[in-house]
Amino acid sequence: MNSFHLISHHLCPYVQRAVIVLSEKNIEHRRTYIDLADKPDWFKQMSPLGRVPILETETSVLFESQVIAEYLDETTPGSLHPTDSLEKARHRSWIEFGSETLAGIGGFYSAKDADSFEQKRAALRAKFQRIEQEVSGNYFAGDTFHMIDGVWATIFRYFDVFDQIDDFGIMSDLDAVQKWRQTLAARPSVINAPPEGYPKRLEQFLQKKNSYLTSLMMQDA
Ligand SMILES: N[C@@H](CCC(=O)N[C@@H](CS)C(=O)NCC(=O)O)C(=O)O
Repeated sequence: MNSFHLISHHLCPYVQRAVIVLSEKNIEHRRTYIDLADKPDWFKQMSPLGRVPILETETSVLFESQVIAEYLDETTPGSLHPTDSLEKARHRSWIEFGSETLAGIGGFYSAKDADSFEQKRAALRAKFQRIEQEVSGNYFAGDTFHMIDGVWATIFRYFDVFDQIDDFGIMSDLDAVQKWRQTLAARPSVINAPPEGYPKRLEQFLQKKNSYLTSLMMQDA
């Protein structure tokens, strides 16, 4: 009987952040996917902020993906963080930057008109230009997979679908970022983090957004 229960949503990158740690560290668990548009009462009771992921343990309920990821990492052998405290803190800083980048992605796909879309696109590009300066190998830091890599893998995944719509010039010319993205795309924990049918679900989600990006998708159709 698994003692860890991850409350999840099919498209949520923060859920994937936790799933990648569970997978990298071979931690048994079960998952329940919920509909965020129709939250079950038990979930409303359980989740103080009304958000996924939630990790239910035998004795506790944890919320916030990074808290969950850190707990899972600390309580299992080895660590997905660097051992050096300063380097670990630096990785955590760029994990926070990753969360901000996810917010930027939300702004990008939700922008209602061409002007705000261009603003969001440029702001997103600036994020990737900035992290380009920090990447120092096939992964974020050399040839070793760290927790930060799992976080950024969930960011890159959006672009597998965005790239089908157009080349938005966000990172195509950023060599270190591109190499990093490719390395992560081949990692089993990354490949298997979202549930079956993820790209189609994301497309359907974007098509229903009624945003500027939706209009570009319709032109292509
Ligand atoms: N800071 C949170 C963010 C989690 C988050 O934003 N989850 C979204 C789904 S990706 C959510 O549950 N939103 C609630 C809603 O849509 O009502 C974390 O890291 O866990």
